[in-house]
Amino acid sequence: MARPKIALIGAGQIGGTLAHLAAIKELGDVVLFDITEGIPQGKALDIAEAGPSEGFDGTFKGTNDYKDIAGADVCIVTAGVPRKPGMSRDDLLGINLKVMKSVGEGIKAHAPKAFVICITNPLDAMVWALQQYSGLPTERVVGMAGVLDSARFRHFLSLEFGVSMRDVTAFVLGGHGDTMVPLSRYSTVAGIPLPDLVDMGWTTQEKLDAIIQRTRDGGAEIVGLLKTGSAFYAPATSAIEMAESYLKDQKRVLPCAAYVKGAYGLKGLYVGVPTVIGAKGVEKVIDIKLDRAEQEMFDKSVSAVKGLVEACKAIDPTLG
Ligand code: A3D
Repeated sequence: MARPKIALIGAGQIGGTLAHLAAIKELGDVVLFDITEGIPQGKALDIAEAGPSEGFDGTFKGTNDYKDIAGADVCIVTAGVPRKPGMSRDDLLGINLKVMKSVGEGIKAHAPKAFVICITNPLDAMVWALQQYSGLPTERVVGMAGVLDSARFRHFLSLEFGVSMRDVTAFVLGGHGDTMVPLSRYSTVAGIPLPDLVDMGWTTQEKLDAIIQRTRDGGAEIVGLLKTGSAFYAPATSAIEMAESYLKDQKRVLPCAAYVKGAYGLKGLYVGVPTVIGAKGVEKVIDIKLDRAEQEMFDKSVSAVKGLVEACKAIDPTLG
């Protein structure tokens, strides 16, 4: 069987890391696309030259021509601009919306059968626009945010409890922004929910609240340290987890920015929800029960996402 083809649209910090991870995990042949000449070609050649030492096979092509993504099985989109210190994700909207238009048209023309994962910010609005511009079915266009936000939450919790990150599960819902909703009730250490761990004296509610806030600010913390851009290692790992679940039909339960029609009382909006990712793309949106406080936080997050979608429509009235 031929190797799957993975097209990475945007060959910057995340794009290059995605290519390296896809190579090491032998997920398939990789095409790195970017508008900047030389960068995708240089990164593709550099990664290919790591093959003999690392022991992976596959082809690695850098390109500035959409024709080279033809027939891709997976497209991961990071094209656009990242944040600088002092910027919010929403400040990127105008520039990145134009980028989504060209990327969506490129995917529609050359890789209409692909499973598309969007990473470009502001995430929930950009994945919505990308789906519209590409015209691909909603179950095959999804945004990466929840896997990363949950991973950050898991990391901070593992530090607090002094346990392996592998034994911490965490749940983050809502939009990828300051209103994201980390859910304590559904987050556990080896199955023990966080509120029980507070009762058991493993931590205090104050410490837990501080961890939740640090999770919400997780992206800004890295931007503040790097100063020249935003996080890229963990975002790339998170998107690769989603791509692998699709390519290997793993049916992983992953929080993603998925198109929600019906669940959570929503009618056609991209927002972070638990999903099942398998060979058909987003195979299920899991509609969990929220208590009143959680529902209020979720509603606030949803209205922030709706605001961004309206801002996109104001810039490009062809979007609907
Ligand atoms: P960066 O290293 O700047 O790479 C972006 C690449 O996109 C550059 O190489 C550009 O040349 C390229 N590009 C710009 N316009 C186009 C175009 N029209 N077509 C093709 N390529 C183009 O950024 P990065 O890799 O650090 O981040 C990429 C995006 O991911 C940004 O929007 C970030 O805000 C976003 N991001 C999202 C998360 C989430 O969790 C959702 C996390 C971290 C970063």
